[in-house]
Parts: sequence; C-alpha cells; structure tokens
Amino acid sequence: EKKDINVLEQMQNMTVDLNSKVMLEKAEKDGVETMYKRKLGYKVQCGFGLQGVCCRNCGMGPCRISAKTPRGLCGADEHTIVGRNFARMCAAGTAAHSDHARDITHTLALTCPGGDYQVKEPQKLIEFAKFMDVNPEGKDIYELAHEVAEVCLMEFGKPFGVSKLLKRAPKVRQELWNKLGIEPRAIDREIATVMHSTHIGCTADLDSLIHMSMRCSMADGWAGSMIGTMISDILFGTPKPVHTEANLNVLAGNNVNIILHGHEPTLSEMIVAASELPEMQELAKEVGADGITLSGICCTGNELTMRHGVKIAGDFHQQELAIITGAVEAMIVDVQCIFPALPELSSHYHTKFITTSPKARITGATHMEFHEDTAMADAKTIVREAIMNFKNRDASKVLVPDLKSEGMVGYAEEAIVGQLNNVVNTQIDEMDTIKPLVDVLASGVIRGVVGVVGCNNAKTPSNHNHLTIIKELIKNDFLVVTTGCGASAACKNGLMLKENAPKYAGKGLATVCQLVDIPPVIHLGSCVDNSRILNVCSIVANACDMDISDLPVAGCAPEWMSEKAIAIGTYVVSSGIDTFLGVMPPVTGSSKAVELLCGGLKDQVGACFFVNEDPVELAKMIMDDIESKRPAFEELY
Ligand code: SF4
Ligand code: MSK
Repeated sequence: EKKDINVLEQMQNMTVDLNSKVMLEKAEKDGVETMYKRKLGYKVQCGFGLQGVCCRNCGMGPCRISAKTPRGLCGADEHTIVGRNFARMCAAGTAAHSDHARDITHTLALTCPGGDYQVKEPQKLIEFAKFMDVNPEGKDIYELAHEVAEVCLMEFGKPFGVSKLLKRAPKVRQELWNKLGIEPRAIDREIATVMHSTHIGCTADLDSLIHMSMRCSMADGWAGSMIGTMISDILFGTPKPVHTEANLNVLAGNNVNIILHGHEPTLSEMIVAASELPEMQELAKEVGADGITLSGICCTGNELTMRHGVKIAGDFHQQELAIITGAVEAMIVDVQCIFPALPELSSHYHTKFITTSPKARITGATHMEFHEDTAMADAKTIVREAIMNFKNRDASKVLVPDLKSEGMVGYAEEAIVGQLNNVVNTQIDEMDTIKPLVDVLASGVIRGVVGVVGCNNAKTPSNHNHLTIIKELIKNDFLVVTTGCGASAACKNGLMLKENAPKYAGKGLATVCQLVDIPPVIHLGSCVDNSRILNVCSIVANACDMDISDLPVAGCAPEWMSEKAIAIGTYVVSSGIDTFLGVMPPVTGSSKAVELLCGGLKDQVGACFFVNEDPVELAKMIMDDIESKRPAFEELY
C-alpha cells in the first residue's frame, strides 16, 4: 500500500497539470499503465544514447564511444558519430513534416467543384500561384489548383535548382545561405543526401554534417512546412481568431466523444464535416447520446481548434489520460506522436482506437483506412463506428476531471499583423500594414517576440517548462507566439484569454493586448505552422530592410522531444533566430558539436542554440539575448 502511494506521488510529480494528476490516480486504481509509470521503470537512461555517441549505422556495430573505445570499429570518432546522429534526426523530422505536406498537396490536386475537398481560399491560391511562378490569368480556380499542386509536388523531387520558396526570406539572408551552400534543393533530395552521407564510409567531418543538417532542415521549414501550411489554408481556410476550450474536461458527459489525434487536417476536417451531418447527429440520439463532441490532441487538435474552435482535449502527454477517463468512444489517429501503447490501453475501456493511415499502422488497433478520394464516405464510416460504440460505455469506469480553460486561438499571419493594425485578414506585404507591429517593437513597449513551441518531454514535468517560461516572458513584456503542444499548455492554463492579460502580462504588453484586443500568448497553430513564424519574421525584416537575425525575436522549445523539433530548431537557427532549448539534444558526447551548435553557428548564420534545463534561467537567457539586440534594432529602424 505504502509503495503504491509512493509510485503515484512520483508519477504525479511528473506533471503540473492538475487534471493529469487526477487521471494518474485513476490509472493506478484501474490497474493500467501510462508513460508516467513506464518512465519510473527507466531509472537510468543509456548514457551513450544521451550523449549521442552510440552508432549502429552498420552491422559491425553498435559502437559506443568511451574513454576505452574512443573510435568505432571503422574509426569514426565521437564528432562523426554525434554529427551523423544529429543529421539523421533532422532528416527524420524533415521527412515527417514534408510528407505531411506532400499529402496535403495531393489533396489539392484532387479538389473539384462540389467534391469532398474544395478550394476555400481562391484568393490565397491565386497569390500563392503567382509566388510559385504559375500564371493564374484566364484559368478556372480548379485548373489553377491542380497546376499549383503539380508545381509544389515538384518541390519534393525536382532535379535542378534550389527551393522556390526561399525567396520569401530577406534577400540578404538568401545570399548568406547561398554563400554557405545551405540552400535546400528538392526536399526529398535533402533527406536522401543526409541518409546517404551518414551511411558507413561517407561523411566523417562534423562541420559538413552540421551543414547538411541545416540544409535539410531548411527544406523542412522553408519548403515542406511552408507548403503544408499554405495549402492547408487554401483548402480549409485561413485560421481566424476563434474561441475554444482546453483540457480533459472538454469531454462531454452524455455525448459521443470522438478524439482526433495526430497531425494531418485532411482526415480531421472530413471527420468534422461528417459528424455535423444530420444523419450522424440523429444516429447519436438514437443510441442514447445527447450529441457528438469532437476534441483534439496534439497538432490535429491545433489544426481543428484554429479553424473550427474544436476543443483541445489535451497535449502529447495526455493522450493516454484521455482514454483513461472512460468517456471516449473513439480515438481516431493519423500520423506522428501517437503512442504505440494506445491500443492495449484502450482494451481496458470501451474506447475504439482507430488508425487510418497506411503510414502509421499500430498492432492491436482497429484499422479503417482513410483515402482522400473517398474521403467523406470513409469519414462517415469511421464516425458511425464511434457512435455505435456509445452503448458500450461503462458508467462505472467514467471519470472526467473537473478542469478546463478557455482561450482565443487561430492567429494566422494575417490575423497577427491585421489585429495589431485593427484589421483582420488584410494584405500583409505592405509596410503600412505591418508598421504597428514594428512600432510597438521598436518603441520597446513590447521588448521582443518569442516563439515558444513544441512538445512535452518526460525529462521535465509535463507543461512545467512551457508555463514557467511563457509566464516569465509575458510578465516582462515579451509577446509569446506558440504552436504545437506548447500552445495546448498555454491554452489549458488561461494564457490565451484576453481578460487574463492584466493578470499575467507586464504593463507594456498588457496595454497592447487591451488596445488591439489580443491575448498575451498568441496561438499560431500546429508544428508545421512554425513556418508562419518564419513568414512573419521575413515580412517584418523585409519591411524594415533588415535581416531576420537583426530582429528582437527568439525561438524556444522548452520541452522538445521529437525529431521534428530538432529539424525545426535547426531551420530556425539557420534562419538567423537564436533558439533556446529546455532539454539537451543528444550531442554532448562531442565537444566540437556542442561548440558549433551552441556558439560557432553564430558566426555563420547569426544565431545558434542555447540550452538550460532550468526554465527560469532559460527565460532570463532569452530576455537578455533579445535585449542585447535591441539597441542595434532600434538604430536600424
Ligand atoms: Fe561502428 Fe562505424 Fe559501423 Fe558506426 S559505422 S556501427 S561506428 S563500424
Ligand atoms: S504534436 S511534435 S508532441 S508539439 Fe505536433 Fe506535440 Fe511535439 Fe508532437
């Protein structure tokens, strides 16, 4: 008995989310396992892995670098092994984001009048077509959509030239990338190049490995993610500020609860449409429910909340806890960040765990494959399956914790800039329009803008770093923009409520929030939407005739865990934005890698990584860094 209490307390100490603590207690009572429990089993994690000095890139390995074995069997030293492992993380992250973008682009190619997928933002399509050198003159909007899709798909595998999308960046930055040789070519080519060059017997030079990591990650941020975000807006609409609620209490008592988890909006948008059909609503009533409640986890949650106000059930670390409420009829997943533990966990409750993508099948799941060309029919089948499962809910197993918070979400570039100009959805390439944003920055009313983004990591208590850093920043008049699970953490804790600006924000920021009616923490969307941050930075830098590295901005991933986050951090640094991490990447086994990533890159691209596991200290480092840039920025402006 004593031991159990101890275990529970230890698990509860691994999160600051009060709902999560309640659900961990229920997990113990129900006798089910969660990530928190498994983490307790990992008393000591592998030191070689933590330092990035384990190599298994060939069958002679694994080789692990230590004082006794300073080289792998092939002679690779710690710098080569760490560099190769880092590059492969960047390649995996780039592949994930960009493959997501590829699917969205294929969906654009499927659009037709009256079809399941249509062009919701024709004007944005026309502007994007021009940007991609496609002439929209005299073309039907669907003819144009198909042509743009083809041109974008070429960005994945074109044989010659660098990414077309780089021209969004300030000229001076483009020239720097060119000089350094880190302009990404075709997206798939950059991923393949990293995989090839990190094969046994290829690159054994740290500088070169980090350079190819940067070029590959740039293919993520400036090409793959940029395309993913742009085409999502064209297909599903540019997000506009909308009210939402967040945390597990959004699960409704007598409704059919469907949770969408994963990343790609092609599936989830169709599930939203299917669940709103009268036939589905009626079916829900027939089975004894009051209605259907959709909610989201991870980036699908962000995509849906910012376009439809669909509620956020939770973040990455709450995916198991949602099922443990016993109130979820179906968890529908597509790709990325989905725990393989979920099918087994679901089997203890009535929850149907449904995989939909051939790219992410999980043993034990109900697999109901979703195809874009039969999208609505597939979505209806899946929603029906969830509704029919309502009768299996066991009231004795249900416990929905009490807390949720409200917030305003869905600030795309247009809304951020437009709202500061008091006009939503305006054109944003004119200095006139962007001037209010630059003015509040230059005057120092807002000291800087920080993108606090990314995951939850079991190396830190869930949400603790995110919340500590965000609160420190806004208290000191730094505006925070956020995406991914960081955004969920902020929303769950009331930081996206305009009314809370006076409570949490410093005087300058609170005044701006009140004047232009924005919350102190701005919801920018999902992980691929970090490309929106690049976009806004470019617009501001171009308007001020500066480089991105001159701006009083920073990136921060306080609880990063995924390979995508490493790719994001690397493209953000390559774009000239200092990036602050709350968890050390697996590079400490190479002193040269640490020196380069956390210092040397500054001389090359004007930015580098900073790492500190204490969130208060990390926040201070961010603020000091931005303050050190302010005099030059003010002078330039
Ligand atoms: Fe060992 Fe070299 Fe093979 Fe890596 S590539 S496993 S260091 S022999
Ligand atoms: S979902 S990548 S845990 S932010 Fe995009 Fe959250 Fe990180 Fe997955």
